[in-house]
Amino acid sequence: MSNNLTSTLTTCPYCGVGCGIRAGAAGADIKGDSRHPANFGRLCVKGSALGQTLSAEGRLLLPQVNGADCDWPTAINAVAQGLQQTIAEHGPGSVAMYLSGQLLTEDYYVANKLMKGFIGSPHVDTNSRLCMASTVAGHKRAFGADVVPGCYDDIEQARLFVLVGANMAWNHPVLFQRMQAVLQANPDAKLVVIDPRRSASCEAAQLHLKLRPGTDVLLFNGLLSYLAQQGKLDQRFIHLHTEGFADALVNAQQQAATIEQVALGCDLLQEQVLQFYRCFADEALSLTLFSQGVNQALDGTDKVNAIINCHLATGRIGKPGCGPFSLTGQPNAMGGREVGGLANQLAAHIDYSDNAQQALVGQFWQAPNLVAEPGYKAVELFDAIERGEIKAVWIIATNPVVSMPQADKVKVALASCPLVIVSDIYQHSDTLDVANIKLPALGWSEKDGTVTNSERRISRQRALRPPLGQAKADWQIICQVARAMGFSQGFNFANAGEIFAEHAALSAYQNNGQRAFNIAALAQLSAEQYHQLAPIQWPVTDSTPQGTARLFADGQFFTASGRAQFIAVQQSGFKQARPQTPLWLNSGRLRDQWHTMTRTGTVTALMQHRPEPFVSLHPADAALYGISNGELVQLSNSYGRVLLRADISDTQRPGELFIPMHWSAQFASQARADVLFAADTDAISGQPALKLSQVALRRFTPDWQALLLTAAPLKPAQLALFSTHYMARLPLSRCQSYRLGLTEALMPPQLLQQLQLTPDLLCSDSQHGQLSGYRAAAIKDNQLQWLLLAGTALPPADQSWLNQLFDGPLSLDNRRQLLSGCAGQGEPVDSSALICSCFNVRSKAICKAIASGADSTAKLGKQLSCGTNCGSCLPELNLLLRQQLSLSNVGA
Ligand SMILES: Nc1nc2c(c(=O)[nH]1)N[C@H]1C(S)=C(S)[C@@H](COP(=O)(O)OP(=O)(O)OC[C@H]3O[C@@H](n4cnc5c(=O)[nH]c(N)nc54)[C@H](O)[C@@H]3O)O[C@H]1N2
Ligand SMILES: Nc1nc2c(c(=O)[nH]1)N[C@H]1C(S)=C(S)[C@@H](COP(=O)(O)OP(=O)(O)OC[C@H]3O[C@@H](n4cnc5c(=O)[nH]c(N)nc54)[C@H](O)[C@@H]3O)O[C@H]1N2
Ligand code: SF4
Ligand SMILES: [Mo]
Repeated sequence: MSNNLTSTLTTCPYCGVGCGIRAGAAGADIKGDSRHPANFGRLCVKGSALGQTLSAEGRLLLPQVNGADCDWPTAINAVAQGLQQTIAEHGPGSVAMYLSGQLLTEDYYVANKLMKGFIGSPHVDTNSRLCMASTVAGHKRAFGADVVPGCYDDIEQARLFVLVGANMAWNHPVLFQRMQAVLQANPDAKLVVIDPRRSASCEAAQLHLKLRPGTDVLLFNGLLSYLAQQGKLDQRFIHLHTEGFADALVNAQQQAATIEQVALGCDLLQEQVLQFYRCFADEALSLTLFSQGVNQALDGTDKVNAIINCHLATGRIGKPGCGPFSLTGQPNAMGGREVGGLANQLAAHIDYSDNAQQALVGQFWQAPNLVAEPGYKAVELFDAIERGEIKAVWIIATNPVVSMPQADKVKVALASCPLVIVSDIYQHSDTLDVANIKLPALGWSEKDGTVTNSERRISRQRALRPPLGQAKADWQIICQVARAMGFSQGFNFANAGEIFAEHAALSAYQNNGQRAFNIAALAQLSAEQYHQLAPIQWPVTDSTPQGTARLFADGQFFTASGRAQFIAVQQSGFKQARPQTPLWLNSGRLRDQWHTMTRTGTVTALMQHRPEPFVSLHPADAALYGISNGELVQLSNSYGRVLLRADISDTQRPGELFIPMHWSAQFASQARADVLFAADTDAISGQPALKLSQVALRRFTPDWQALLLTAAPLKPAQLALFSTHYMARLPLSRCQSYRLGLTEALMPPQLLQQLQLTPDLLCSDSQHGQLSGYRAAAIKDNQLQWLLLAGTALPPADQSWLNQLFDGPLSLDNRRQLLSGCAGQGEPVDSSALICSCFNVRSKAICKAIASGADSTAKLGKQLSCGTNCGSCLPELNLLLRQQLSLSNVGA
């Protein structure tokens, strides 16, 4: 499937849509693969910008042990001996691995095999615990196996889309575009969004249920009871293919007998609830797509089953155009579940609960130390590190110091852990910064293997470029460590293809149809066939060699009885917020960033959409707390605190805040969302509730605001100065920009002194004998080194112009103008919000075009090009159109 002379086919490394990519030589000219069944040529803004993430800058190029660069044999020995010594002294249960849905299936397979079969520690978990664990548990309860029943083609066939706790416009943009095409082509097709905040996805929706957070179970219990009341059940399906219906219905009716009860509990209008229920009752072609607003909750598993119950009750499963559809997050969230990367699974969809099945894995691996019991789930695993019970941990392709709840505690736990090994592609991340051993891994454009997307489709990622520095594939590093630990059998793979073949063979091993995950027909692929492997959906068996689009078409499930299970799920009670922390905090994703920003944060264009960490709050709360838009605020609770810029917006419900999950210590002094989330988890799935926390809010009024631009990034020791102040870094093309909010303890002159920056140009203002403005710069060999513009309010600055000044020798004019912060001639540069990242079009220009008659996205596209490349900004263009056109109507 690749043509060496012209292009290579591969898969996007970001979200679970799993878009196919066609890339030119050495990763140039990245385009959507028009023949890939996930995206048919489309790519969103992150996928389109992949070419800009391939630089060697900041990459980890050599292994490091205790801060010193070394060669691979030294690093592999250090890891192997460190683990062996820990095991010798404290037993195998004292070592753990924490993996990631961004690993390739082949990497994941060998990691799981090494730990659970050879080292003999069950403590292998993955960031999928923070992501998909509730869905896995919900699927298992209902279907007897962790299976997504449908496929993307169902989007084209469906006529009602119910989006629950998923902002698909930003987080699964290409699927969102497929859905929007259906909505546009079929005037009676509908989208209902169920989300406590008005997300970008609502722009395409006919109905938005802005429900009270955490009340989804009640809403879907209400739907079940409404369906029964209206005679909309599929009695035949219920009778032939399910169990537990009567109990589930009685339970639903007890809690949600009337629309009124539901509306009250969910804090919605009765008409809205009824409108949703009618849509669902009347449209058999209904697809319910859900993600983290469902999974990341104390009752996440129950939410999943509440949704599935409604699909079982209407027989809307296993058929084209309908079904419950879990949108997976990471590119290989599915692959990790297939190999057994979660601590409560063994391997290949084999659980610990079945001794006979478990023994099969031992036989197949010829494992000397097969584990018998499930290991610690992510939160438990980091608790065990904190207690000192786990003494060595190997973290691969994830950044828990940023992404785990109670992130400050996780950081302290890792700092106290005797051996922390981190495999990553960069030199610095909040987690790498507490590692004893750093191992350089191959990045997306260099590695080779497979990933599985949301519709169970296995696609190849193929290398586009040679390895950078000494970096190695994650599977190679793991296999070398295994062999160095004396496991000479079982880890002698020559390439990723050999691992895939073994993984496929295990899926088929004595699998007589009782295990859903079966790719028997791929176990005999030759190296060439693996290289050429075209995207295919599992199960792939001798009877389904072309793969399987939908499961359960025959009404047969993987439970002991072969029937799907209704689960009677209870809506948990609503807690009152504590007076000290009166506001509810929600968190999630932004359009142009990926998780902890290690990759997307290096792309200047992607940083422009939302350049600073922020908190969205309702105008009523802003008034209550006396906060103006753009001011700095502090959020805090007993776990931690953050400093962010206020973004006042009626997207929020009053009393509820939203913050992005992305910012790390590499980008801001205090903006890691997860320092504010408790490590409380869903009792069934172990998934933390990352969508609901309680916080206090107050203004943060710095004595000084400043913009510091530097040619070279500040060093970690310099950045440490800002630990109690506000700092947000924005990488620009020619310099680094630091926005600062400083308290009296760090006045500008002291700041420069402590940063050891000596000015060549200096100008200061005073008012009433007090320093009120301070501007300074350093120039070496006529090149601008750094520039500081500080005042009691942020002095005006034209960042684009200043950024240019770092490029090449300074002209005399520019040298004179420098400290004023602005060129002082021509039109001021537009610094309004960036809407279209592909063509760098900002909201001011768009509003101007709308005012002069561009009244559709098509006209805007023609005039400004915005929205004409990847289309990720179309929902925001629609919002601006709606807002501006209604403004002009009001004016008229
Ligand atoms: N741009 C971008 N795309 C991504 C990612 C990324 O980092 N950036 N990450 C990928 C990954 S790993 C994942 S898991 C997915 C996640 O994809 P999503 O689940 O779409 O992402 P989130 O923004 O975390 O959360 C979705 C929504 O849940 C809502 N929500 C909060 N509480 C509730 C509730 O009680 N009920 C309901 N119904 N909704 C609620 C939030 O307001 C939010 O709008 O995105 C993937 N795609
Ligand atoms: N508050 C809050 N917290 C959340 C969430 C939320 O919605 N709210 N969402 C949760 C969810 S769903 C998820 S999935 C997690 C994501 O959180 P993380 O997994 O911690 O985030 P990433 O930034 O994706 O971390 C991936 C790391 O792997 C590195 N890397 C990239 N490619 C490779 C590779 O090929 N090999 C190796 N070895 N390393 C590589 C990257 O540089 C980066 O350091 O966050 C969770 N945390
Ligand atoms: S939707 Fe965007 S991020 Fe997701 S796989 Fe496709 S191109 Fe990549
Ligand atoms: Mo995720």
